Amino acid sequence: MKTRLVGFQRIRSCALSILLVTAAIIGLPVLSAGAAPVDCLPMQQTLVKIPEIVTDGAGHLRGTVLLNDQEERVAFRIPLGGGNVPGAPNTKFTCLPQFMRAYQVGGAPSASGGLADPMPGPTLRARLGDIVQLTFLNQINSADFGNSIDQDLVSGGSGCDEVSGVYPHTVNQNGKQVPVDVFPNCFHGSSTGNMHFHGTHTNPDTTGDNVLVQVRPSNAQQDGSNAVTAATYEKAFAEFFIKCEAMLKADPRSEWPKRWSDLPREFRDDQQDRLQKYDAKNNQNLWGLDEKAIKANAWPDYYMGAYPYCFQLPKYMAATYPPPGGDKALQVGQSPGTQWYHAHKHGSTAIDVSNGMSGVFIIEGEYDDALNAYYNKVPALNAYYNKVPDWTRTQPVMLVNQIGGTQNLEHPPQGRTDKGPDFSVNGRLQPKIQMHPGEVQMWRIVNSSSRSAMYLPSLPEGFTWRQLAQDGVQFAPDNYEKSGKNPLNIAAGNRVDLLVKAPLTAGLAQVQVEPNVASAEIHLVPDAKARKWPTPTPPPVTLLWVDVSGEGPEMQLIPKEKLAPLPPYLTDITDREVAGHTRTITFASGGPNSKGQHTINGTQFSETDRKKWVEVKKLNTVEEWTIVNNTAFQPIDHPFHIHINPFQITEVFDPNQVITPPGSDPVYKYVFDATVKLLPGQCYVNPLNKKMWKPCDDTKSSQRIWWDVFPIPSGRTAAGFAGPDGKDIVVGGYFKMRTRFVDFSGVYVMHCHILAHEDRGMMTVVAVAVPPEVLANVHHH
Ligand SMILES: [Cu+2]
Repeated sequence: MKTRLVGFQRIRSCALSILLVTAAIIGLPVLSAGAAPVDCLPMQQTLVKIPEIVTDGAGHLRGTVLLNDQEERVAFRIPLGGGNVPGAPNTKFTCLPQFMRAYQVGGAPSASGGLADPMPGPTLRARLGDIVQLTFLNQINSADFGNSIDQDLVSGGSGCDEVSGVYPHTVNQNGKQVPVDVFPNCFHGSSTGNMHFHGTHTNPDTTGDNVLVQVRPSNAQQDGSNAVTAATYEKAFAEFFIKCEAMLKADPRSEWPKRWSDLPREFRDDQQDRLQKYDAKNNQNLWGLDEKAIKANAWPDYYMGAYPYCFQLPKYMAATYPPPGGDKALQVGQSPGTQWYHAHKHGSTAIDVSNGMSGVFIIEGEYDDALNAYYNKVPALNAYYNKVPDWTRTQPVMLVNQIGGTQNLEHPPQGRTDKGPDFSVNGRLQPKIQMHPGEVQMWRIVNSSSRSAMYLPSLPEGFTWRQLAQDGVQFAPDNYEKSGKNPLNIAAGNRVDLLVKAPLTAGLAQVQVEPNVASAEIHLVPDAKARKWPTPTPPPVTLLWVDVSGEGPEMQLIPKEKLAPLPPYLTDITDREVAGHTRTITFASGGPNSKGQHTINGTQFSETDRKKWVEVKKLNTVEEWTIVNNTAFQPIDHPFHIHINPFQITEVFDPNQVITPPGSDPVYKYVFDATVKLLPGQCYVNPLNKKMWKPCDDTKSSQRIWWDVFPIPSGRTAAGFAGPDGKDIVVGGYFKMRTRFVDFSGVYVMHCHILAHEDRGMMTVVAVAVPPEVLANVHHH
């Protein structure tokens, strides 16, 4: 039997592998002695503290991030009688050993014996203004993951991961194999590594937040004694980091290094040698592609075993906004706050992040200083914490993930238990946080899930809370004060910093969230039954427990006056700044198994077709974009994400919005039928008149929130209203956003943060102020 299986457990014996595959497919526990499930960790484990790489306090974040793989104890959900609905009361879990890719602290001793438990990558804790100097090592053993790209191109495969009869082909009604996905917009390359520093305002190219870099693994199994280790480039990287620091300190906008020749010769020569050997052995042409880029003064993409990340977290200096001119003046600074990092190799972002390749990236600044000044000065608190100098450093950091070992599409459609909507926090299901009655904690929450949003209706009874920041950007003090009443929807990629006060009485509380990929899943839409979707509304799942017990001083939520003031570059983007620079970007997904299922502006990601890229010609341009979502086969609010600069939302139109007028059942807010009598709050939208496709309430906001991920409201089919093509019209949902393309020019990306969509094509390149002759030569393959 020829089953080419990717991203799954290392195959020890054929019989065992088939058993494991079958188990994953049909969602049953493996009962064979050979593949015995292991004991799961009980729920309500104390929240794990993630290891940290911390700023040296002298302007650097230095360390080694090791990408490795290991056998882990992974929990799979088993449906028992209640269907495969996450959160169903009778849900049980089984745990199996599973090879998983993981970011680790380089040089740290690995767990001795037994199975490791999933653990996020190290928390990076930097200070605003720091130069990030990270050595990235990739030592994944690709043999642990079947036929991924490293071997697949060799054997003349499609370039895509292949699971016989399942992916990338599917079998149609006539029993014929038809392609679903075509390279490069398919799952592939899962042992290639890199790091995306999500939420950084920095150099998008070269050794900055460059997601087009592809580092192939080097390890002892593959390269013997010549494997790349931490020692291989220790000297070369140290030399490079010194030079890089000098250049970036002299000019925060310099985007140094610029050329291949800026890297140390020792590293360049050795990389060329390794790539050439790799190409010869594997019948590939990675060095050829690098060489072509180098000759065109573009940055090469392919590396073996190691990469030096060097970039600045630029601190905004001017006291006025906009700052006076000058080449070196930053228009905007890096916002201090809760950022994160994750795998971003196109084709394997979903599987890599599901495996656990994500981590928190905290950037400290005045935002923290203000909180510390307030909470450090509470005398009783000082005694309680034994004079903790930096209160914010003692607070819970929570990285949420939907952990899984195999892509959903690489299972047959039924019984998907893997990568389920149960959320782990710091690698554990339903951990427990300890608070004393009346204690205030700061919760930094990152939703690093590759798929689901978490809808948080409220915290448990007795808890009070305020939101301090969204997506690593602090709230204006007034927004902080107004928060704490409305539900939160934390989409894949979003971060929230919450200030949470425990009730004054002891007890065990449960924080529950509703997993979703569309607002229509949270609030069951009125015609859901007719459309048979979604049925039923997913029940809530428990994210974590809070054990309120013990004794300690009652604390207060910080008054808004004591928060760090809003930096000038975070003021609202005005109409005048936009100056008519507008454009429309359209996301759409076709139905399951349709060709080219996930698109932006009607096209899938292409590294080569520059006409399909979004070009912003001049640096320091402000634009207003309407981001449309025409997906309607089922509601999916694709979470829009763009690198390098955050944005503000000015308008949202959700055609699926549901309201409950007094004395009525829930109804659609927007009514497509002109003959229907409108209830209070409802509005008529004529599907035949596109000008009417907009919100009917004029909600002008000020002190707008900054985001770097925002779910685009799904489209809604207007049944009975045919368009020119004879098909029912889809009334697209949208939001309008404003952003400043400032400080850093270059080539970066925007994409859907449902990462399986990104891998399968829902991504495009944004080129900001790249001269035509350079643009013609970037990423020339
Ligand atoms: Cu999407």
